[in-house]
Parts: sequence; C-alpha cells; structure tokens
Amino acid sequence: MTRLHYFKGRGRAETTRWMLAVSRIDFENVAIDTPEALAALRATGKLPFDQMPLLEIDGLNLSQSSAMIRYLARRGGYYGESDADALWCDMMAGAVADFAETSIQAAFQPTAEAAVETLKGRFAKFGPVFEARLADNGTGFCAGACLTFADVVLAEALSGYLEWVPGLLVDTPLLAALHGQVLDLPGIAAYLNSAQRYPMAGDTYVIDAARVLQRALPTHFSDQNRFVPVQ
Ligand SMILES: N[C@@H](CCC(=O)N[C@@H](CS)C(=O)NCC(=O)O)C(=O)O
Repeated sequence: MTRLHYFKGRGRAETTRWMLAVSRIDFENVAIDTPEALAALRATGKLPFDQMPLLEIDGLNLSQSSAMIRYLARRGGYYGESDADALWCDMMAGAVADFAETSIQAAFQPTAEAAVETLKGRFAKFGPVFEARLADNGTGFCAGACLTFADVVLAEALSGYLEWVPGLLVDTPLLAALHGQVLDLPGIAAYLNSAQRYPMAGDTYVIDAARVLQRALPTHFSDQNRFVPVQ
C-alpha cells in the first residue's frame, strides 16, 4: 500500500496527493498528529533529513515533495515528451513552488486580511508570467502538448489561492481554463470529493503543526511557546 505520512492537513504533502490522484494510485494518509508519532516515524530511519512528508511507494521511502512529484511524473508519464518539455516542466514547477509557498503560509498570517493581501501581491507577480507561458506554449498546457506534472502542481497552487481570493483568475483566462481542466480530470475530481482531501488550513492546522514539531506558534497566538519543551 502506498502511504503518505504528514500532519493532518495539506501543507507540503498536497502536491504529492494530487500527483497520486492524477495517476489513480490508491494511497493512505498516515496522520502524524503527536510529537510521539513523529518521534516514532523518525526512529524508523525512513526520513533521511528528519523531515516530513514521507511517501512510501514501490518499496521506496521518498523524502522531499519536489522529488515525490517528479518520481510520480516519471512513473506516470507526466514529464513531457522531450528534453525541452521536461525542462519547461522543471522551470514551471520551480516557479510554482515559489508561488505556492505563499498559500502554504497563508494560515500562519495574523489575519485573513493580511493573508489575502499577501496572496494578491504574489499573484500580481506570478499570474501574468504563468499566463504568458501558457500563451507562448499555445496548447493550453505548461509544457508540450499534453498534461504534465507542472500543470497539476500549478492547478493545485491556484486552488489554494482561490480559496482565499475567489475572483483571482478573472483576467487570466488561460490559467482559469487550465485550472478547470485539471480539476475535471477523473482522478483529481474523485480525490477532491473524497475524505482524503483535508480542508483548507486554519488555526487548527497551525496549532497541530506547532504541537507535533514542538515549536513556537506565530506571534499573534497567545501563549506562543506552549509547545516548546522547557529546558
Ligand atoms: N523541502 C521539503 C520541506 C520539508 C519540511 O520542511 N518539512 C517540515 C514539516 S512541513 C518538517 O518536517 N520539519 C521538521 C524539521 O525540519 O525537523 C519538502 O518539500 O518536502
């Protein structure tokens, strides 16, 4: 069985979930929701960098979400049809990771208004250049003439933004079309309607992550160091 170990939420595991979904690979979310569960996972020796997520698939232990999505892309034929396509996949996926970081961090902002402003600012930088890439490529996809992992991670990131800023894609019709197309893929549609899809991150997720990692909460929380072990 393919197993994905992470907090009880989307975070840095979500791009891998979308790649598993598009590839129609059944998987189990293994929720790491206590410091003891994380310590036990670390004790297995399956985390080369002591970090989550961990993807167990094909008898392998994968670390680093960027490696997971590329492994799944190669495995499922989502890496383009040429070296030039693969290069565009990597360039787009790299830029999408930079773009997506802002939505991963949105729940950690002091207010929803601050999160929305940050997301709008980041979209103002990346939205037009992503739209221009789709226009240049001319196929509706990020690279080549077929769906690749770059399209999947781009759609995943846009979904995260759209939950905070619903009208985000009104002036970027190619991005809107790609987003819609990826959401309509049978594997993605099934995943998004399943119990495996965690809700958008909020305070519960932020508190869970701090508790599991035994780290300080963002400064706007009361008793910010409540999970930090006393020396
Ligand atoms: N680049 C890594 C980042 C992994 C990462 O920062 N994981 C965090 C949880 S989101 C973690 O395990 N932190 C604990 C640590 O670094 O010791 C990825 O995308 O997989």
